[in-house]
Amino acid sequence: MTPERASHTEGVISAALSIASDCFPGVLDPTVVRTAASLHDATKELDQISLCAEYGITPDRNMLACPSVLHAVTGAEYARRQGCTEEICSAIRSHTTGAPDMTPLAQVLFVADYIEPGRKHQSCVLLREEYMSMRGTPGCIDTITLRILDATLRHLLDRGVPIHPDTLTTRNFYLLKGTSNNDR
Ligand code: DGI
Ligand code: FE
Ligand code: FE
Repeated sequence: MTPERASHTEGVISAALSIASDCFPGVLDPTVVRTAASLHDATKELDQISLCAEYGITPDRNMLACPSVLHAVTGAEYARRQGCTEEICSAIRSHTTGAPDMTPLAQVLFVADYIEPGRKHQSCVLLREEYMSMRGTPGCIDTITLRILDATLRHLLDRGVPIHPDTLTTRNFYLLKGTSNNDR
């Protein structure tokens, strides 16, 4: 792992532990949170196509169109081979796109990956501040999840790259979860 990836991983571990105790007090085992965060980008620096072949994963057309998402799928399989629970593997699998109705662990990892203290991108800084200002309030994890998805979608649109359907489905899920009006 490069020093940059190691330091990002340390940032995700500490952010995830804080978010877990802010938003799901007494629900998540800190050891489980730490394991998921430690492994979430374990395969990020490897060649994804070779790794898929080694793991017997056949990427579908959406995955091939969005290669940045593949490390989440191979990372989940890596964790499975390391003996991690399904809860951890599935949280790793959804850490890049999110997933509708994430488990507490998956949602903590998804948010921590974006707002960990080492991220310097303007939108990460702004969302980190926004999270800090509302931490502990009811629904704050869903609000920040939606904001991250919106920022990610804007970023992908600006770059003109394909949007993975899971990113869009997740955004719609948290948008509708936060409003009673289904067609705002
Ligand atoms: O692995 P990290 O850099 O820590 O963060 P990540 O797992 O969230 O990956 C971020 C990258 O994934 C970033 O380059 C944007 C990309 N990404 C996220 N959602 C999508 C996506 N790329 C495409 N093409 N489509 C998506 O829906
Ligand atoms: Fe990642
Ligand atoms: Fe990451």
